[in-house]
Amino acid sequence: MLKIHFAPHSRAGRIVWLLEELGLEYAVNRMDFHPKDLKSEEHRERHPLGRVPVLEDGDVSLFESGAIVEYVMARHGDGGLKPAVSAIEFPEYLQWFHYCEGMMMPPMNTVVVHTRILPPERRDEVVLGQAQRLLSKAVVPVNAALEGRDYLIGNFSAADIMLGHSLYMANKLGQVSDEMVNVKNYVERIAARPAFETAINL
Ligand SMILES: N[C@@H](CCC(=O)N[C@@H](CS)C(=O)NCC(=O)O)C(=O)O
Repeated sequence: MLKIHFAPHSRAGRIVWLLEELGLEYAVNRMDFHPKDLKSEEHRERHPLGRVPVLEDGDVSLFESGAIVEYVMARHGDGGLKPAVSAIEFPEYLQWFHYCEGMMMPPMNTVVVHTRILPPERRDEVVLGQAQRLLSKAVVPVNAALEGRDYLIGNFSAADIMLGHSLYMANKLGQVSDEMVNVKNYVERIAARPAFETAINL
């Protein structure tokens, strides 16, 4: 059976969300989002940097959320949640799928580090401000793409699992301005999906 190594409020939520959307059975190793679990020798054997998510599938052990999403869809997804290579939506699907870790998450990581993870005396307002500006800019094209659409490429896809999860988190962190109306509505739409609710409340 598939096994997901998980910590709450992390990218591991993407994988649980995906597994729920696909109706797959899975087991969860729920760890605390804390060095005592993530940096343990046991977990470092699964992920050299002591991070989540990690997926196990028989002899396969895999990290990187985007790679895990692709892997699960390819080996267990039965063609769901991804447009065909020949479909008109396919290039856009790839673009938003990768925009998540490529453009949204780098500034978001910095925002999280300088608002929550570092002790107050080590937080840097200049670095934080720079990351917040970058993150705000990264949201603008997504807001434009969502004009007249419920999901990023029209129908719900794995690109929404990647980027939608990040936008939900960015919104929770207060980093999505009220002007980004399409993104605000999108985040609500995503949060109402039963599979997402299961993942976010795990
Ligand atoms: N690009 C990786 C990022 C993995 C990552 O940084 N995960 C975070 C949680 S969202 C983590 O485990 N952080 C723990 C730490 O930095 O100690 C992915 O998409 O899986």
